[in-house]
Amino acid sequence: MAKTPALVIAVVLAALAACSRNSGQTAALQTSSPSTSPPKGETTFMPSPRYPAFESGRAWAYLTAQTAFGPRNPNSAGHAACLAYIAGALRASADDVRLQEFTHTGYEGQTLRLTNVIARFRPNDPARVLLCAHWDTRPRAEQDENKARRNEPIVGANDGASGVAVLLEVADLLKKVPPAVGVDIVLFDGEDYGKEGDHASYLLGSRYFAAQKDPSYLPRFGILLDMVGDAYLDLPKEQYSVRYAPEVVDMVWKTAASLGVQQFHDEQGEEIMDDHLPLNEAGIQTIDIIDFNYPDNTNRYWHTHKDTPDHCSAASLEAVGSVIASVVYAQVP
Ligand code: 1BN
Ligand code: ZN
Repeated sequence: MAKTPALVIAVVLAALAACSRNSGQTAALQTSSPSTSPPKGETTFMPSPRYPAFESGRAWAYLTAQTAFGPRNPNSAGHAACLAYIAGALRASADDVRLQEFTHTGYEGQTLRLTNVIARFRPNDPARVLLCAHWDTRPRAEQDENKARRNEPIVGANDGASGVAVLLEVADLLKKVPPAVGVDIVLFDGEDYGKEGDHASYLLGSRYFAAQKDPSYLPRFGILLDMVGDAYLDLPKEQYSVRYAPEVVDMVWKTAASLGVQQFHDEQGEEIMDDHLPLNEAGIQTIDIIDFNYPDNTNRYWHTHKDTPDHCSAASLEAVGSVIASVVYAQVP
């Protein structure tokens, strides 16, 4: 039987790789490099590395597992239970997990016990990327239509659980197929503690992380996920991200376009104060992938008791997760 030319094998393998990445099915865990070199004079190309598909069902289970703990505002029972849950999930996937504990004095003079969860893959690799989200939820629902319930903590399905859910599923992928560079997944506490207008009491975990970090810790880029679970997901380019990290915005939105993920729009959104700001100020070019219009321009579930799983979707988690996975696995040493 005639031998199949190496170039043909490479083309077939690359097509299969592209197909499996976009199909929503779990890809077989294998690499796709041709075993022989193509004949002299023929074009060579490197197929994209294979990686397992982002599974929306598992990501959705990570979202509902968090909301099942109830509100996860600092010092609440749900906060303690959820911390144990996400740390346990990451210990099952990452090479190393650390809990970065710190305190903050709350509005009633109480000591808030706060914890950033830091999970590392390939912890000794100097070439690294940073993925992050906040895991705490807001202690009050000041935007709720029901004034009597504005002092009650929210469930935070979108604002809290969604970014964590995507990153826990990405962590599972990284366990199955290790990345070619180091990856840090950092889940910040205390992002949403502050009262409206009191900016100093927001972003507590990211400020602490940025202040404590070793000056030599400078990942290639950071990507923050916040409010990525909205069932009507629309992702414009957040303005601080465009200002601080335009190349990272470009890379991520181009990756989305190449995958046909249409929730990422090539337009500028609002300026959002979020956990990417302390990181950028500390020299880590970090973008915020955020849909602040939840669910749209005419309705507002943000910081209300309507921020529940029924207003989120597994498809939205998959849209974002598939882009993040592609960006991470495209990194070369
Ligand atoms: C994002 C989600 N943020 C809070 N929950 C940050 C923020 C704080 C955005 C104040 C706008 C105003
Ligand atoms: Zn919030």
